[in-house]
Amino acid sequence: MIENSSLFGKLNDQSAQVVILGLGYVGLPLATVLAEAGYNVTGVDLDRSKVDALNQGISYIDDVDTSLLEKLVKVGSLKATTDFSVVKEADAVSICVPTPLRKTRDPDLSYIISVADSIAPYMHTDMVVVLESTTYPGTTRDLLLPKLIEGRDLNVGEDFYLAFSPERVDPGREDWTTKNTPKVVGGVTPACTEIASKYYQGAMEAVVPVATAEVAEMTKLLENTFRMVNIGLVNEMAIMCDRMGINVWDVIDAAATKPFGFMKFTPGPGLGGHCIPIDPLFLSWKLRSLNYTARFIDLASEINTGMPRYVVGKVQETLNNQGKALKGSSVLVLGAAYKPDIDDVRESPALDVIGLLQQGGAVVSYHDPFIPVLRHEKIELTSVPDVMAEVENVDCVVIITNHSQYDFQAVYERAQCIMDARNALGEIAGDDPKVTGL
Ligand code: SAJ
Repeated sequence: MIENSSLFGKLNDQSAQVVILGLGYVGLPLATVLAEAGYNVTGVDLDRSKVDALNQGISYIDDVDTSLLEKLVKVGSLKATTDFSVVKEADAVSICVPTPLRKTRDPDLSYIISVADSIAPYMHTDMVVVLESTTYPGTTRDLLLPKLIEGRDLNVGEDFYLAFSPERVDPGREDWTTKNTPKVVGGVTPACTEIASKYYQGAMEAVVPVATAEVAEMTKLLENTFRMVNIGLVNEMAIMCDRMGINVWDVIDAAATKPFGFMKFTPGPGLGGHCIPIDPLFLSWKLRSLNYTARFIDLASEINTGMPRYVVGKVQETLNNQGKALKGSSVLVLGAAYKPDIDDVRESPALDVIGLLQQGGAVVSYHDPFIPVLRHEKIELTSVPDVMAEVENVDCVVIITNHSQYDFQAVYERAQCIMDARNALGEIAGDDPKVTGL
C-alpha cells in the first residue's frame, strides 16, 4: 500500500527532502513555497550567481520576497548548489528548466535532456520526480522516463514515481501565485499521480489530480492555445472592423457587457512573451508528427505574427495623411516590452515593428521605462532619455506598449501624428485625423 511507504509518510508530514532543478521564474517561487510549507529544499542551478544569491538570502525574482527568502535560508529550510548529486538524498524532485523553441520553430528539449542525464546516476527507489516545464504530450513518459531508468533496475509506479505538473506562474501577478493557483498533476501511472499529488498537497492550496501525465501536459497547452487563438480572433476582428469603418474597441467593450458566454480579449500589435506565442507551437509540432495539421493554431499564429506588418502599414497611412512618406520620416516607438509594466522583450512585437519600420526607410527611435537598451538582430537602440521631447520632435509616434506611467493626454497634445496599436488614447483623440488605430 502506497500509504504505508516511507516516502508517503515524509510527504504527508513534509519532512521530505526536496530538490528543485532550475531556479528561474518558476523554480525559485516553487522552492520558496515548498520550504515555507516545511520541506527541506535544495535548489540546483548551473548559474552560480543564482546559487550564490539564494544562499545569501537575496531574491533575484520579483515574485519572491527577499525577507522571506532570507528567513528560509537562515533557518536552513532552503539552500542552493550547482551539484546534481544532491538528488541521491532526495525524496521529491521538481524539474523547472526552460523549453524554448529553436530558430526552426520546433521544440528545444535540450534542457530537459541535459537535466535528465545529470540526475539519472542519482535516481533511487522511493522518490518522486515531477516535470514542470511546458512541453508536448508524451514527453514525460516517452523521453524523460527512459533517460531516468536507463541501465537501472527501477520500475516506475512501484520503485519510484514520475509525473507532470504544468507551471502556471504569471510573473508580476499578485492575486494568483504559485501557492494559491490550482496545481494540476498527472502521473505516468495512477500510483505516480497519487504520490505526486501528495507531494504538492503539502504546500499548495489546491491540487488537481488528472488521469495521466499526457492529460497534464495537454492541459497547459489547451490553456495557452485558448489564449493565443482568441487573441488571433480579436486581431482579425480589428482588421475586419477597419475594413468596414467600425471602431473595434467599441464592439469589444459592448460584447464584454454580456455576462455569460463571452470572454474579453483585445487586439494589439502582435503576440509577445515566452508562453503564449510558443506553447501552442509545441502542440502543432507534435500533431504534424502524427500527420495532423492543427489548423486553428496555424491560422492564429499567422494572424498574430502578421500584426506587426499591419501596424507598420497603418503608420504609413498615418504619415500619408500628413503628406509624408515612411521613408525618411522619424518614428518613435512608445513601449518595447511585450506587455505593460514589465521589462521583458521576449518575442515582443515591438522588435518586429522596429525592424519593419527600419526596412521601410524610417528613422526609428524608441522609449521604454523598463528597457534601457534594445539589441535584437539588426536592432541596436537606446531608449530616448526625454520621451516627451521626442514625441514632439518626431513625424509619427506609434504606441506599442501602453505602460501605465505614460501620460497619453500629453502624448496626444504634443505629437504630430499617432498610430495607436493599443487604444491607449481611448476617448482622448475623438475623431482627430492625426490619430489612427488598429
Ligand atoms: N495580448 C493581446 N490581447 C489580449 C491579451 C494579451 O494582444 O487580450 C498579448 C499581450 O500584449 C502579450 C501577449 O498577448 O504580448 C501575451 O500576453 P498575456 O497576457 O497572455 O501574458 P503572458 O505571456 O505573461 O501569459 C501568461 C501566461 N501564464 C502562464 O503561462 C503560466 C498565460 O497563461 C496567462 O493567462 C497570462 O500570463 C495572464 O493571464 O496574465
